Amino acid sequence: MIPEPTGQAAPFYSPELLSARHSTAPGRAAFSLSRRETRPSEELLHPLPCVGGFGGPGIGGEKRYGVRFSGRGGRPSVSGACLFAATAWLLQPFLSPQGLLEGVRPWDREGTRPGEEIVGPDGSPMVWVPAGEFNMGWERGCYDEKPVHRVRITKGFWLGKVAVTNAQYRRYCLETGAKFPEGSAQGDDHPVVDLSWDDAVAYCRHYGLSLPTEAQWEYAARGPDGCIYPWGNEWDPTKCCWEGNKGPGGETYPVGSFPQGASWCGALDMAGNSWDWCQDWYSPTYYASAPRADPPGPSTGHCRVLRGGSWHFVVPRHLRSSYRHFCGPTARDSYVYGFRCARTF
Ligand SMILES: [Ca+2]
Repeated sequence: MIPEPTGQAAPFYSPELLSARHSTAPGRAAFSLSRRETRPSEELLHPLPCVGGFGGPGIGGEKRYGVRFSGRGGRPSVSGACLFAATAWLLQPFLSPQGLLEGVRPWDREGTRPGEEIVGPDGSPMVWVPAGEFNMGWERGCYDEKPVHRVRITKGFWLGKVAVTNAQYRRYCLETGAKFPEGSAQGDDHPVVDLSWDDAVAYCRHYGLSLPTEAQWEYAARGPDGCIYPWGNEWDPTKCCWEGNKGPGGETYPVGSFPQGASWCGALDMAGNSWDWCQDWYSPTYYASAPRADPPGPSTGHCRVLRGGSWHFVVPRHLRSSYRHFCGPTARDSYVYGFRCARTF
């Protein structure tokens, strides 16, 4: 049984763990633990979901718990119920010096079905993309989309359901001292843009993630059936943010604004809003010689791949999921380049 809150204050057994909140929803229980805050302005550190159970099947059991550090400034406050304290105490063996939960992180296990959703290490939702095959490229596309070739994704992976947002990137900047991009001026829940490939990779590494490869990205967008657009084979101007359907501020929409444009595995905004940096070097002729299984991209190059199109300077053909775009990895002059993370096994 999940302990119910009693409202009584109780000390915690770790100096790092100062308070806890508890909430439940059908099929889900969430504990929210706070810890001593060293940076007073920061509201939220590592959102840390975990899988496990307490007093039930035990850590690694069937129940799923969300755990979140939410330290606030000033003196440590102690609140919560005795039972919360016990929960925090139970959690201690799984807390690393960085406060990360070891061994029970949902992104460390494989998913079970397309679109299964977890919260990733940076707090953003991730969807499961199972292993499979698809035809990469498009015969009627640009020269660099040919030849169409069969690609095998041999291992499933987690992919950001949406692009990394301004709020998430700001938190990352607070944690690391990285610079927030001046050109990313839309609201907290909009995709962060104006980032170089190097910036995107640094963010991913900080959270133990990576950028998706170009093949992973296209597979997540098109699926085993090789749809032209994430939602199917017919262009629909209302299913994504693009030049003809800009966001409320004349640029991006908040991430996830087009659930009707979801891809087969539940990934959103794969067409439009902001471009997604991918891991690969770009080569227009790579498809002719790419390995069939898990193509990693060329071993070297001058530009990195971008996928999916954006709200700006984009026509519908740029929004088809096989369309390839590219830019130098250090360029930080575009307010349409963002990214989503992947967790590959
Ligand atoms: Ca996009």
